[in-house]
Amino acid sequence: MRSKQSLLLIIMMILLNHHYMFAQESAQNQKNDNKAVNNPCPETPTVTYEGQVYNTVKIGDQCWLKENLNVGEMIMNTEEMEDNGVIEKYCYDNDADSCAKYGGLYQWDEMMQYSNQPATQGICPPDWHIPTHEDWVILEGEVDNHYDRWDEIWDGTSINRGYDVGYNLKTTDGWNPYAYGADSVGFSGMPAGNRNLLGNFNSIGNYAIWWVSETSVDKEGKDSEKPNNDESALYRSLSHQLHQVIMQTASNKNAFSVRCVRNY
Ligand SMILES: [Ca+2]
Repeated sequence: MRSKQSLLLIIMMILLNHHYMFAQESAQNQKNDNKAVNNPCPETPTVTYEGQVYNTVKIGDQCWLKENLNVGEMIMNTEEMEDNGVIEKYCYDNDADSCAKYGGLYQWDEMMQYSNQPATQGICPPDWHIPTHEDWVILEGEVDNHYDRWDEIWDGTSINRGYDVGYNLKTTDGWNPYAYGADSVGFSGMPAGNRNLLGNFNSIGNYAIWWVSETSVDKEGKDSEKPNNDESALYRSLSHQLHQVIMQTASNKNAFSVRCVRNY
């Protein structure tokens, strides 16, 4: 009886050890990244711009603002933004407190300051620019736990991207219940919602939506000196229903959040 128990114990130990080794191996088969977690960019931990201080976050080789831009003069949702030499912003529900918490919402042309040049400074601080599709691809590959930067999955134009990149970019609170993220790298994406082309505010708590400085994936860099004659532009979004990142186009009269990335 005693030896039977010993034998059982030895078998269990072997099984446990095997399980442990298997777990180790799986972990190694995952991306072998050395992610810096929630560190400010060493050269520029903060950026002061138009009277407001923004934190920065280093993610891989990129340096991002940790907060959405909140620059410009607030206009009402019933007004359209104009090429008038003044940066204008919408605040959710026309409430300045929303801008303080979530940043402003901007129509695409206003954000670009009426340029059609990908990676233009637009309304970003000097030495920073409006992210391009490629900037997002780099971020997505860095942050996703399953697909790395060079995975061909990022070349695709499918709407839902990656495995858990969206989950890793979302804040750990502020999202509608049970939709919180992990905020794994300090990007701290908040569900700021939007002002749609009819002028209505919606989706706060459910969606984070950022414009990209291109009108579509295919048109990168083309016609860049001309004004944007397209009526739509590219965006990236995080959803309360998904762990992925959404890539889509929308009417450039929608107003979305703006996150800046530092020039390389
Ligand atoms: Ca303006």
